[in-house]
Amino acid sequence: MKLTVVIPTYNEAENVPKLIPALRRALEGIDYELLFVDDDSPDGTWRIVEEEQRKDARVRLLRRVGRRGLGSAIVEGIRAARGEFVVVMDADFQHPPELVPLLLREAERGAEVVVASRYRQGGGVRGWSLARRVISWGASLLAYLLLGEARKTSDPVSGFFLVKRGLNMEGVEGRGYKVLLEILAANPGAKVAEVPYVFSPRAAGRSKLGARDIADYALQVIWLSRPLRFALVGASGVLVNLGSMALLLSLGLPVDLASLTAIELSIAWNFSLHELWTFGSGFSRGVLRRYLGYHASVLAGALTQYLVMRLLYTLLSLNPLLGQLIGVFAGFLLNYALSRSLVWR
Ligand SMILES: Nc1nc2c(ncn2[C@@H]2O[C@H](COP(=O)(O)OP(=O)(O)OP(=O)(O)O)[C@@H](O)[C@H]2O)c(=O)[nH]1
Ligand SMILES: [Mg+2]
Repeated sequence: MKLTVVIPTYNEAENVPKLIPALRRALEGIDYELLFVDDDSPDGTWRIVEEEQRKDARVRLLRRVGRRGLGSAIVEGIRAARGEFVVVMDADFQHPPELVPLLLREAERGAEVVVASRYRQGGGVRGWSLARRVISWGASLLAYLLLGEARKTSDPVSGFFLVKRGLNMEGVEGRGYKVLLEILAANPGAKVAEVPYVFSPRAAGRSKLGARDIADYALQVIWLSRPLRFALVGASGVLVNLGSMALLLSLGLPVDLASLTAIELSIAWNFSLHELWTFGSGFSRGVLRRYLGYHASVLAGALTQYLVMRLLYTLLSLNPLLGQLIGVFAGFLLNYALSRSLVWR
């Protein structure tokens, strides 16, 4: 089968009866299936899909009972897809059905991910309030700043996209509702293409996007961003450092010994978390070499921190605490760059 169209639905009973014929028209001549992933919609959307399924074997229903979430619905749909290519789209006509064959065409030319983009020449949004524009723009900016993979597309938060089956889906869980970002992060080498489109107002029914989704999104980006994971681990290391030093001092250890032991403990702590979480190499081969290399990068980072503070203090008479803070930042950047390029590569 050439194509699976995954359509997550929640209370879309008004839209689905129109969407199916529209997709049928758009996909004439293509071997496809329409896979609806419905979270047991109270308005009976799943019942409508079930009826259609009886008449047309190309319509499939995945009804999830007792679970909700746009992201996880999309991921489950992609995993259950039988097509060589999988398009994900909304049910409310904000994503024009006529665009699906254009996404497919780009994929057949060799792209592994094809993004329907609102921010490409020829694309746009209709009928959005200023607030909604600002939120969407802020979401894209956040992704751009924090995730290198997001920079491969002009619309990294698009909910309308195609993926080739066989892409790496490991770790793609649909935690936030922007599954495209997770897929891009899990496939840094993927070839990405774009097709512009105009996002129109919802045809019928009500929006399910809320403040909770926006917060989830921010968490998702943080989770996916390696520099931020690195920084969070570093911050936890400061606590380990100070905590163990206090403990050792209370046990009567001399100051120098307590300090050095605490430093080494925090380095070991950070290193372990970087292995398991930030870089995910999980103590695989070469762990000893990486452990030593990490010491070198930490040392270089600490030295940078001190030099930056000292320079700012001597040359500009900057408040030493402020200098130290800027130094921490500079040291962090160097530490991250060295760790990434030399230790975990
Ligand atoms: N299965 C499932 N689908 C969902 C869920 N939440 C939203 N959807 C569907 O996902 C698609 C996008 O949701 P929308 O509410 O349209 O979100 P949006 O497009 O960002 O917001 P609007 O512009 O107001 O429409 C629609 O087809 C919804 O029916 C959910 O929890 N589970
Ligand atoms: Mg919508």
